[in-house]
Amino acid sequence: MKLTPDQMDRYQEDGFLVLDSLFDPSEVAALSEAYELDSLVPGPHRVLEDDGEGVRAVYASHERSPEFAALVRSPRLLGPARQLVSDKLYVYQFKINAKPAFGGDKWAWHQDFVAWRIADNLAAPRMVNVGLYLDEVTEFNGPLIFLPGSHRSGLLRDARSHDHRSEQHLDPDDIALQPGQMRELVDQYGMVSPKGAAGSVVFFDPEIVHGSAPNMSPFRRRLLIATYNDCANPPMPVGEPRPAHVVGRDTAPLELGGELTPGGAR
Ligand code: HL5
Ligand code: SIN
Ligand code: MN
Repeated sequence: MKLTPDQMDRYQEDGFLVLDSLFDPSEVAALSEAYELDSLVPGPHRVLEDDGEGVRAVYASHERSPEFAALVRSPRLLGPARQLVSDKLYVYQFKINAKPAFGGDKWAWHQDFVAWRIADNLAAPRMVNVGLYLDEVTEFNGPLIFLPGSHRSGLLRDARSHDHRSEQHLDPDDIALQPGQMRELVDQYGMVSPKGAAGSVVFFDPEIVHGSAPNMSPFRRRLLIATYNDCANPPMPVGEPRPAHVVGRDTAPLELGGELTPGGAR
C-alpha cells in the first residue's frame, strides 16, 4: 500500500488526506466487535462522558486486543504513515473516541501537538494521526472538522488551562483555541468535515486545527485514532511521564504485519 505523489502533495498542502472505504465491511465488523468487548474493560484507560454512563474514549486497545495490535501494523495504515513521516515509527497513542448516540459531547477546537508538547515535552511534530471510521460518518453524528492548511500556522497556544477536565487524559477543552482566534483561522482556512463510509481512513497532521460537535443524532460515531511517532523523537518528560495508556512506552520500530483476517484475530 503506497500513497501516490499526488496524495502526498495533498496531505502536505491540506494537512489531511482521506482514503474512502480502505477497510471492507467484514473487517470493520471484526474491529467493531473487538471494540465492544474492550470497551467493557474498566480502568483509567476508559474515559466516560459527564453523565458517567456513555463511553467518551477508550485508550490503548492495541495493547489488549489482537485485532487492534494487528491493525497498527497493517500495511494500509503503517505503509502510508511511514511515507509521510519516517521509516521507523511506533505507536505514540491509540484511542477510540466513541461519541455515543444522543450523548456524545464535543471535542473542542485544538491542535494535538500543543497537548503533546506541554504534557510530554515532545520535541518535534514528527508524527501522523490515522483516523479509522468504525461507523459511517455523516453530517449528523458529530464528524471531525478540519481547517485545511492550518497545520502550517505554528503552535497557537502554549499552556494548559488551570482546570483539567479529566485526569485520565488531556481533554482538548484544556487547550481549546479561543473564539477570536477561531474566527480569524476559519476566515483564513475555512472548514471541511470529511464524511464517509465505515472503514474509511483519514491521515491528519498533529498541528492541524480540528474539533467536532456534540452528537445529538441516534447514530453513534466511533472514531479510532492511531498516532504514529518517529522513533527518533521520543517524549522527554520533565517529571513523571504520563500514564502508559495515553503515551505508549514501546518505542521500538514497528514491523509491517500481514493484512487483517476478516472475522477474527490472527
Ligand atoms: N487526549 C490526548 C492526550 O494525549 C490529547 C488530545 O486529540 C488529542 C488533544 O491526552
Ligand atoms: C473527535 O473524536 O472528534 C476528536 C478527535 C481528536 O481530537 O482526538
Ligand atoms: Mn485531537
